Amino acid sequence: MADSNATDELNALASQGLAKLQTCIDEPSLRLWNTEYFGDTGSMKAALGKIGKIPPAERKAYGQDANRVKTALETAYTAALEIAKEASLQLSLTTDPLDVTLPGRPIAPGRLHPATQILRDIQAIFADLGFQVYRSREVETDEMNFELLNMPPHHPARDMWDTFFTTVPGQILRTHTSPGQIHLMREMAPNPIRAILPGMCYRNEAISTRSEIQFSQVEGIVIGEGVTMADLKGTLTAFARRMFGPDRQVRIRSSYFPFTEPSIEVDIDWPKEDPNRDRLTKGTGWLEILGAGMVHPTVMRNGGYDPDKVTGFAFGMGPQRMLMLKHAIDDIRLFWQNDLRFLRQF
Ligand code: FA5
Repeated sequence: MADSNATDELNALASQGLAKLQTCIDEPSLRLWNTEYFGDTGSMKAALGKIGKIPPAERKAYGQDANRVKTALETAYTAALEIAKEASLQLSLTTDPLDVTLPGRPIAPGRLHPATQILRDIQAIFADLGFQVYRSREVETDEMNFELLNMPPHHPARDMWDTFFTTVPGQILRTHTSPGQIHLMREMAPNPIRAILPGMCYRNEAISTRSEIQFSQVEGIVIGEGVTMADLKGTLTAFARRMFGPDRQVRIRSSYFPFTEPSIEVDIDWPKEDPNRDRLTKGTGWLEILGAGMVHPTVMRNGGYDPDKVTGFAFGMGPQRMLMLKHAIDDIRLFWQNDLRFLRQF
């Protein structure tokens, strides 16, 4: 047993604490009580802090007594707090009763964003044509985005893609989905490939009605023995007919990309009845939806294939541009503005 004075003090602390706890009628007053006894400057804390000052012979007994009091107060507090919480819940149910006969509040059904819808449509069409889906990273190396696609540093064609650089040297936001071609080829070589690679791209260019700084692309790549330009044209025409209907016209123009040779671009005619046709198509009546071509032998080698044994084609299309065409939407910026009046139309 500890020194009688110190023990008396502990006993008094316990009985006063418990008595005071009885007078706390709700949660806030209980929390105040807790601070008074167990806060940094609380009485129980002070009693425990005294242990060091008790003569060594009595220290152990004092410590045991102090812990007993502490446990008793804590247990009583926890129980009182539970009761107070339950009581306040009961009170809120009686003062603010629920009318269970009222009809429920309707939950607005969610829907897919038009950009997701068209991606799914594109994937479904290519799935029917036997293409697999492959995902590739959005933060890329300069090497993948440019060099291995036949654009060494200072190659003038790099100007076609205004780039967002990161603070890490050599790491950029991909400007197109084409670096995915290299990743996929390196994974698959020397086996044949028939895949699409959907994903976000980023370009540091002026935002306009037709161009965003962030947009999605769907890359396509086919590699195998005897793949020809006729296969590319056939695939893209079949795709355009499925996507836009048999009446829409498809125009194929020759073009230039460092990673394909020869290269083409594909346009679709803009609906003639739309009064915005001239403005959106710069007076031509056509809107470009994709770039494509036969995989360049250098790119083929960089991907681990022998260009003397296999050939291939690749394409990169813009789903947001296609959405504009499908629904005669005159401003690409609407897709990322999250205006529900616009999104609910799809
Ligand atoms: C490319 O990005 C090439 N990588 C495409 C390619 C792949 C060619 C494989 C050959 C082989 P381009 O910059 O033209 O090409 O972009 C391709 C498509 O992405 C465009 O036709 C357009 O539909 C879409 N696109 C391009 N820039 C934007 C933009 N700022 N906003 C929205 N869509 C865009």
